[in-house]
Amino acid sequence: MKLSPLQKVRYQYNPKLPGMLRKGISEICVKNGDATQSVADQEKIQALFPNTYGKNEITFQIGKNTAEAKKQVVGVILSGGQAPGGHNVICGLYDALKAGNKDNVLYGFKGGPSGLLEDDYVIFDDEYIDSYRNTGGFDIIGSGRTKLETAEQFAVVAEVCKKHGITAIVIIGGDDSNTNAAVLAEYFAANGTGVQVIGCPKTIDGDLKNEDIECSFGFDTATKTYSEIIGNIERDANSAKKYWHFVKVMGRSASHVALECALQTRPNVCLIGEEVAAKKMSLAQISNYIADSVADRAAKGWNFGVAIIPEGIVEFVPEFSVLIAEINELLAGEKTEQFNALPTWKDKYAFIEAGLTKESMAVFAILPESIQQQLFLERDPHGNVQVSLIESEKLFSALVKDNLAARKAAGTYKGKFSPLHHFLGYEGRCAFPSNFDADYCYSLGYNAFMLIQYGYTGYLSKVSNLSHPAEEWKAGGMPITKMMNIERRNGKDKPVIRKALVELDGKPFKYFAEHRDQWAVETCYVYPGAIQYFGPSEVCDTTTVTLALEQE
Ligand code: FBP
Repeated sequence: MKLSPLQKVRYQYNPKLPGMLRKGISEICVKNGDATQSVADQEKIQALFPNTYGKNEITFQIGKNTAEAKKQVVGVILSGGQAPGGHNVICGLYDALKAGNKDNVLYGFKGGPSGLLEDDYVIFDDEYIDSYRNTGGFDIIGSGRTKLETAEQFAVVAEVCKKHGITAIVIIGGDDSNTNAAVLAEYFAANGTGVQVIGCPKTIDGDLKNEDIECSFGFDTATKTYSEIIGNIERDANSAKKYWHFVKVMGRSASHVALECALQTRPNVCLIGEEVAAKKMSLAQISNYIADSVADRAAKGWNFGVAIIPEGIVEFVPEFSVLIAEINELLAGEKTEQFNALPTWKDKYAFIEAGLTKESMAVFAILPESIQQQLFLERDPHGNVQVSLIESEKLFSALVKDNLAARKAAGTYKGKFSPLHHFLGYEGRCAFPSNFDADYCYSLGYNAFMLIQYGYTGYLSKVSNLSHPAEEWKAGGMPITKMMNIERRNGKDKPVIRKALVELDGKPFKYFAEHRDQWAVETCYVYPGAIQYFGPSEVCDTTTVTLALEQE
């Protein structure tokens, strides 16, 4: 494989570990913290996790290693969407494992959780690992979205572990994957398999976050990558002065990515799904809000601007959620075939009009036809609307256009509105990890091995104090059950890690809310430029604005 000059030099980068892990494996000991309880539904969670519930939080510190000397055979999987730094979790795990005992072995199960079920693996060696150090992507072993959640699957995994003599599994994933890691740990403990399970917090969406996880890995690099591009778009907008750019950014549900990009680049508009839900905003109100910025700027002679739209926005608009639910109902079972058999869009439209309530039909009617068709034509295997496919950047620019046309007719707007559309998602998920993500991920992996060596199971590898220099980071572990509560999923009560949405009384949102009126009318753009890997620490090692504000 031909290597880029950056890749060659990134191989040589030495990720920074927290101070307490720097002296080497033989100088790491455990400091016991308090016993833990789940964040809610304590009795129910305890009953579901009798063997792994209530364990102590722990931190590592410098001191004589007292762990039992035993050969470790560890399996690792990557789960879900790519996030920059995943390779370094594996590199950190491998390095610690080999530093602990050169006979220790690391299996990488391929293609996500299904690799464990299908016993599809590689055994890592130095050469293999060295060719992935500090690189983006999950191509080292691949990833997948198979869920490991049934007793039948766990029994298969137990067999695979027995076959290879595996003593521990590390699951690198988001909230669902770490929930499943806790359930698997409980299964192994209840069945006396002796196999430990450790989780690592991953997702660019930034919604795996709580009082123990300061941020999931990948969020830093992905948001810096998107912010670089948004900054470039802002500069282009400010140079050409003729386009309004509608930029949708990834984040399946929560709006953390959009908010962070707004804090970095100061666009004219940024929608936050959680605020839209809290204020029960309608599509008309949202488009009116954006149109205000367009009109105010046009009045100054500025017919250009930038608006950031979070990927998950439409699900937060109450009237839109009702519409989606009604459409799913309208097409349930055989009715899909009936609908598909209708020859023209006009016939289909009449079918829709007859089936929706008056309120939902009113919402449907204001959507651009391309979005209307998308709602009915692109559905998942269960027949449900695929909300994530909705081109919300085009939806809002079309609604703003209508709004401005009405203002023009009323004589309150005289500008020119030329929208352009962008979707930033996959562009950031496999970027070369920033120094922060390279360091954080390597530390998470190294730390995961320490948890294994000390015999912990059902724990999440925890590295905290992240807005400080790496030397001051704290490494340790937290029982995953501590982060759980009971939620209704697919008609059943399930123990899950609570997804973190943007907090409207949190410092990052408040900062944004205090400044956005000015950003809406004036041109306050900030151009962050590309991620820097070499140079002064204040340029190369900074964290996200979100983390800095949360920890100030
Ligand atoms: P994870 O939650 O698995 O980390 O993935 C998040 C994400 O990147 C979302 O931002 C996006 O909506 C989704 O994955 C896209 O999924 P896919 O890769 O399957 O297209």
